[in-house]
Amino acid sequence: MSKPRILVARAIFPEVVARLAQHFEVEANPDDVIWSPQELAARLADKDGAFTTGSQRIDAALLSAAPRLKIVANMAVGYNNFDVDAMTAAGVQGTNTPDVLTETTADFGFALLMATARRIAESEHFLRAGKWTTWRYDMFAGSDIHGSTLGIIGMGRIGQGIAKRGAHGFGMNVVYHNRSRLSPALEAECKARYVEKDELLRTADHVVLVLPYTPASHHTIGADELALMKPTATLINIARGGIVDDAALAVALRERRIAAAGLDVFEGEPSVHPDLLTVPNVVLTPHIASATVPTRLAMANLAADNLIAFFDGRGPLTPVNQPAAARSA
Ligand code: 8YV
Repeated sequence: MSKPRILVARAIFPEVVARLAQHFEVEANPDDVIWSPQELAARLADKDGAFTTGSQRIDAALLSAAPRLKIVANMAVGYNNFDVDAMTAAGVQGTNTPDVLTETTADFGFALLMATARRIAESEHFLRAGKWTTWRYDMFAGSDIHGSTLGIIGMGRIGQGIAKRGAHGFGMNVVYHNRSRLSPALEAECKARYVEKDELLRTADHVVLVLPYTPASHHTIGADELALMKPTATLINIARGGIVDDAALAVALRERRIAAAGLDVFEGEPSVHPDLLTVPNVVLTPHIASATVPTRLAMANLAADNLIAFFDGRGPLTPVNQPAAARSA
């Protein structure tokens, strides 16, 4: 029997491509070319499965151009690149990579929070530019982490990881807002208290966004929400671009309506709103919250494991949908 055909849409660890090649006929992308939607659809026309990395849009148009496609394994916990309804209707399985990146991403959320609140990037640029000539009482004076109020919007696994770091490591008072409340046991474990979104925005010294991107979470933070925040507050986005209105945020930062922001994700990334590039009180990183070698390898292996388990007939390991009827070749 011939092996299922798999497309690997971006360059990934060679050892993971080699693993896939033991099970499948693999078309890889060693030069990491960014294929247009049309080119991706053309390459998927004869494929049974796809390995994606979170930025390839899987929608009804692509699915109808790829009639053999049965599974798309995303190397990401977020899967807003999937039109899940279209995939389910077409009988196409989707999978993601939860859990393996939780602690690494929570570490990064905290790193970005500390870099932002303590003005680490801004002060490093100052030093490198040769501007450090003396001590000043207010030089790069930022805001405290310890003992402050941490507001987390989106209390999934990563949000809970950030809450635990804040409460247990830094003695922070943690409040959160989420679509649903955590169980009392989980609230106690995270030392976190549920509040409405407006109360969180009004009271938090640091607001961290960790919610999934959906049409309902588009511009969760816009001009109105920024206006509720304290002028001394910081805002951290490690969730997805589009959750924050970046143009409104640039205005709030420039006018010091909030103190600072740390952003790992952007609307329309990899391009960044030009106004964010010119305000000093923002720390900008290129979507690297999950980027440690062990975690990226674990994500790639979990995406590969999903493809292997699916075609072995064991079913997907970490599904994001449940198509009623599988697609036939
Ligand atoms: C990925 C992410 O690096 O897992 C996610 O949802 O945002 C990141 O960990 C990115 O999506 C590329 O796969």
